[in-house]
Amino acid sequence: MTAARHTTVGIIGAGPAGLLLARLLHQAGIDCLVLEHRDRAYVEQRQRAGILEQGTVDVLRACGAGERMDREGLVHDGIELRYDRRAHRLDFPALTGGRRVTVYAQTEVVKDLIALQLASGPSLLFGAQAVAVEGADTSRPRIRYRHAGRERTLTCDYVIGCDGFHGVTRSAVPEGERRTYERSYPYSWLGVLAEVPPSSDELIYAHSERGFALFSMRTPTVSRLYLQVPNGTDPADWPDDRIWEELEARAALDTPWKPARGPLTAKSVLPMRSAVTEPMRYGRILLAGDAAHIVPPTGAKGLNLAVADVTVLARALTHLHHTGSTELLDAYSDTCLRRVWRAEHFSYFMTTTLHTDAHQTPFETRLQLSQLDRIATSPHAAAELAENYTGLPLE
Ligand code: RFL
Ligand code: PHB
Repeated sequence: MTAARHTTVGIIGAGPAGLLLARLLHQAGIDCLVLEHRDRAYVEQRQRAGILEQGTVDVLRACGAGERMDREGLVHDGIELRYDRRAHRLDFPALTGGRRVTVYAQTEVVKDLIALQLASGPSLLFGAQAVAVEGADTSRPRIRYRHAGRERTLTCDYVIGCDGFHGVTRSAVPEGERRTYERSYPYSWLGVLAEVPPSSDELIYAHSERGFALFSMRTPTVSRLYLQVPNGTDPADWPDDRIWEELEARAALDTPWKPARGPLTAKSVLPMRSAVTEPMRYGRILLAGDAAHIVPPTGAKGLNLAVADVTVLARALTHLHHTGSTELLDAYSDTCLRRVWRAEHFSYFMTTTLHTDAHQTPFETRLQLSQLDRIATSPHAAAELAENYTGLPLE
């Protein structure tokens, strides 16, 4: 074993949470180091989120990572809900006093942040797997990690777990000091990328008795499409034609409508889960992003929550750096959890309103349709959805 290295803030994970936090700390003059288990290509290619809230866009822009997003991101003023063979558009700016969302893939956000970080620091180590976090309740927590075949130690003033839902940081908090609230869902998403321009200018969320379907996009020439499927589905059971037919059937309207078809370039099945671990801080260990909470993807909240967490955290660490006061850091968990639970509720609401469980009764389907009809006919109900979807302003 080599001698321990030291940094002020040790960050585990180079997903959006870890990368953005490192950028914000670097800008505030705070020394940090990011350890990432995977290699750069893997992290940059991982297909995930696509929708950025206004607040996320503002933070990325302010930290210097907004140039390509501003050029290539697609600003959307609404979404379409389909149910009962009808379509209803929600006009976000009209419902929220001007808020919008931006379609810009998580892969691109990650590429932009990595490029910035490699160009101007702070340090980012790929292929560095954290195996344990120790000394949470001491003033010198340590990360033990493996890099280039050797085990090493990084001592830190603070350790930030940005290592996603399967990371190691959460388990460094003693079991008696944390509680996880969770829910699983009886369905998954089959997600595909298609080399075809999106069939609609805006996203389409479709409720149908055959199951949920979502028409999203990555660029003006690449579509991102999802189908609700049973848990345990093998993507090999879904040849391309079957996927297109099902997408078409689930989004069918009384008037003729057919999505343009194209070659499918990626297929994967994603399970759905809601989970929150409380508190998000234990001693000098703090959790951010998916390491602390996950949401089913229907509300497009996961990436945005990760950005909100690290924005609050960077502000708290900067305050500590300048004033020596832990006041904001002490409030970190409570500050974040308010937004987290709102997003958990919204994601749960979108998921359970739009998906049809194979075991649900016709009564339950009627309730879903009634709720969708309420959103389509009441500006109050529509505004509630639009405010949550476009995101509450960052405090
Ligand atoms: P990430 O992105 O999972 O990054 C964690 C990083 O930690 C690394 N890691 C380790 N590194 C070192 N040592 C260890 N022991 C480590 N263990 C793990 C991992 O390799 C990884 O690089 O978490 P982060 O940064 O908190 O970001 C969260 C977001 O990635 C996630 O919430 C979103 O992708 C969720 N999500 C969506 N969010 C949105 O806001 N809008 C969307 O439209 C949206 N769509 C989605 C989504 C997630 C999806 N999946 C696959 C879960 C669509 C999908 C399909
Ligand atoms: C996506 O484009 O990946 C996406 C869009 C909206 C969602 C979930 C995922 O609600």
